[in-house]
Amino acid sequence: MTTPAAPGAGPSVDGVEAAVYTLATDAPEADGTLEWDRTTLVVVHVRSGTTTGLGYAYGAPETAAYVRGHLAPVVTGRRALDVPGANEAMTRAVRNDGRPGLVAGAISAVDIALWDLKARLLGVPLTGLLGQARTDVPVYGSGGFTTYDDLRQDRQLRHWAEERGIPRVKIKIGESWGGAEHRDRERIAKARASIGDTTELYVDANGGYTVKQAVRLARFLDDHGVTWFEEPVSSDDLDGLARVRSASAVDVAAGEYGYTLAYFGHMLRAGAVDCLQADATRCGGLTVWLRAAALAEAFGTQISGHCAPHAHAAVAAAVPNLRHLEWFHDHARIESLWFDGALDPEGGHITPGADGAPGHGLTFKATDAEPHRAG
Ligand code: SMN
Ligand code: MG
Repeated sequence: MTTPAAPGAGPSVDGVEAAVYTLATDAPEADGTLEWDRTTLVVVHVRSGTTTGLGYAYGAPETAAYVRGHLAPVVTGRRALDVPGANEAMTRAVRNDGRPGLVAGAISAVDIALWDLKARLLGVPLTGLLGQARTDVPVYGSGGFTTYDDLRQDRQLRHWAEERGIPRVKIKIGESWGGAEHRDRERIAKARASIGDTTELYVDANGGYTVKQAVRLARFLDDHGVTWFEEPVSSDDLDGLARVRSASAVDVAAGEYGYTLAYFGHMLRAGAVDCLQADATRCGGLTVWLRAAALAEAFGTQISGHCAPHAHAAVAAAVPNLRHLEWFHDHARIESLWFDGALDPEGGHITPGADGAPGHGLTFKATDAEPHRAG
């Protein structure tokens, strides 16, 4: 499928570049099942003539090497306006390398860059190219790491809810693989006290609990007005997610490890979620995220964009069944530091494309990021 551009077929993809940047977190961070102290951003630029598109993913530094060595040769020379065609060519080319994981991240970053390139070649905002079901895209503040002490959690949640007017926030629970449930309960109660009764409170256990533990905790969550229970049990256990879901009043959400459209189909068919999450920087870019949204819509289910908020802004505006985007602390921080054109979540929503800038309206500030170059 590495069809070179035919004469008269419009602009071609002339080059693909990838680079890696790593930024230390502003405090040690952990959730129920992982801890980390840095975030790695893989930046992809695709070029057609003098026009450049920007894409990115968060993940292993090796993602950039995969883009350079395996995807650049597939995409270079193709018609720049045929993004689904390039996506399919990449998908077919990686068959023997194993798509889930960093390969999917690499495809995603290139796909996002190609959509940006296409919109820029056409001189329109990405929202204009994809269409818009809404102008305002709701976001929720996401952080509340298990490593935070009470003061830090309180400050972060009040910053979002009171200072920025964001009416939804999420904290991490399931500490130590569900082994610190007492502290989880205390932190949930404190989070509710910090934000008052009118802000929505969400929790994410990152698969740390057992099914029965999650069902018991769900009663406590309901008592504290928590409306979103993310990955109460492992996302590998679709039946377990479905059991928690049917036994709880609180919405169950999952999908952040979806690397293929088929994965979302399995999740929806299993009745595992009240709201599907999909991450455009993992699932196959904007091309597959839009298909995941349509799949969710067919199941009467909403979709929420996982992390990397600026990568999702335009597709989030495009689909009718959007619930919200995750304004994830680490990624919002990196994107406002290193992207010109970063959006403002004031009032709890962003308005992608409102300034009429072509593409997704972002420019990577390479000079600012250069001290953090890691490959
Ligand atoms: C998450 C995102 C990024 C890093 C670690 C964990 C997550 C979430 O599960 O949904 O925010
Ligand atoms: Mg999560």
